[in-house]
Amino acid sequence: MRKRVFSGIQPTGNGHLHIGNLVGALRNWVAMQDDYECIYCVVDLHAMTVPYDPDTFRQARINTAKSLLAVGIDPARSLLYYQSQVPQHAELSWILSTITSIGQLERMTQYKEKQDKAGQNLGLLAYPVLMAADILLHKVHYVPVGDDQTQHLELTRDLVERFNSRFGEEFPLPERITPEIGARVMSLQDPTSKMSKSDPNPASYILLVDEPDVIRRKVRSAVTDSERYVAYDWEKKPGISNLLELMAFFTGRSIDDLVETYHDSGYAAFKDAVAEAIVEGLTPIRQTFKALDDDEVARVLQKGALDARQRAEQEMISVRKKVGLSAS
Ligand code: AQP
Repeated sequence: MRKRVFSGIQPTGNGHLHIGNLVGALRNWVAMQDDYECIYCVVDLHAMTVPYDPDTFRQARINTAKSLLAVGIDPARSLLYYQSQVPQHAELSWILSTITSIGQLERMTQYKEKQDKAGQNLGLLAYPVLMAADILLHKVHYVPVGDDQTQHLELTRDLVERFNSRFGEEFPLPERITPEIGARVMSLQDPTSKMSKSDPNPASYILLVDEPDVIRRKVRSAVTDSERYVAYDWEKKPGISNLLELMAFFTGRSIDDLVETYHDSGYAAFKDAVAEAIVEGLTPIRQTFKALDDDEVARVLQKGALDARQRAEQEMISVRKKVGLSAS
C-alpha cells in the first residue's frame, strides 16, 4: 500500500499564492503524487482566523484552487477539496481540543505573530488543533510543509501520542517533509522575515500569476546590502542569499555554481538573471491558471469533497468509538 500524504493551503487575501508557497511546499506536493497517495486541501476554515471579506472569499478560494491545479496538482491522481466541505475536520478538531493544553497553544510563534492583526480570537489560538485534525483525519504518514509549520507539526505529534495512550492506538505519527533549499523564502523587502501573502506591501512577494514586468520590477527593488559581490551567507547577506536560493530553485543549478558565475557581476546583472529565471519558471503556471474556468474548478473540488467526506466518515467511525461517542 502506498503511504499517505496530506497538506493544506490557506486562501488568505485574494487567494493568489506566492513563490514561497511554491518553493517551500507546492513543488513537493506535485512531486509526491508519483509515489504517494496524496490528499490536498484548500483550508478555508483556517483562513477565517484572520480578518477577511465574506463577499470576495468565494473568489479567493477559487484562486487558491486554480493555483494548485496550475502548478500540477492532478485531481485524477490526488484528492483535492475545500476543508469546509468536509465537516469531519471540525468534528475531529473539537475532539482533539479536549486533550490540548492552552499553554502549548499560547506559545506558538504563528499565534503570537498573527494575534496583533487578527485580534485574539479563539479560532486563531485553536488553529494548530484544526491543522492536527486535518492531518490525522486521513491517518497520513507525511506532511510536506515549509519551515514555518515545524511547531504545528510537533503539536500534532504530541496529540497523536496523547490520543493513542488515552484512548487506544488510532493515529500513526506523521512526519514533516521540508525541502533542503527554499524551506523559508524570505520577503523581498525584508529578507529577515518570511515571504507572506498577507504582507501589506505587494513588492515583498512574487505571486504565481504576476506578469513578467511586475516580476522584474519586484526583483529589481529587492532589498540587498551595501556590498558589491554575490555570496551565499544568510547572516551577512540575507537578501542576496534569498535570491540565490530562488535562482537555484528556478534554474536547477547549485548555489555554488551560481555564486561562481555571478560573484563579480554586480547586483543589477545578478538581479536581472534572477528575474528572468523566475519569469521563465512562472510563465507556464500563469498561462495554465488563466485558461482554467472557475465553474469547472468548483465542480472538480465538489467531487473531491464528496470522496473526502466518505473517507473521513470511515475514519471517524473508529475515532468516535474510541472516545465513547459511537452510535450503537
Ligand atoms: N515564505 C515561505 N517560504 C517557504 N514556504 C512557505 N509557506 C508559506 N510561506 C512560505 C508554505 O506554504 C504552505 C501554505 O502556507 P499557507 O498559505 O497555508 O500559510 P502560511 O504559512 O501562513 O503562508 P503565508 O503566505 O504566510 O500566508 P498568510 O500570509 O496568509 O499567513 C505551508 O506549507 C507553508 O509552510
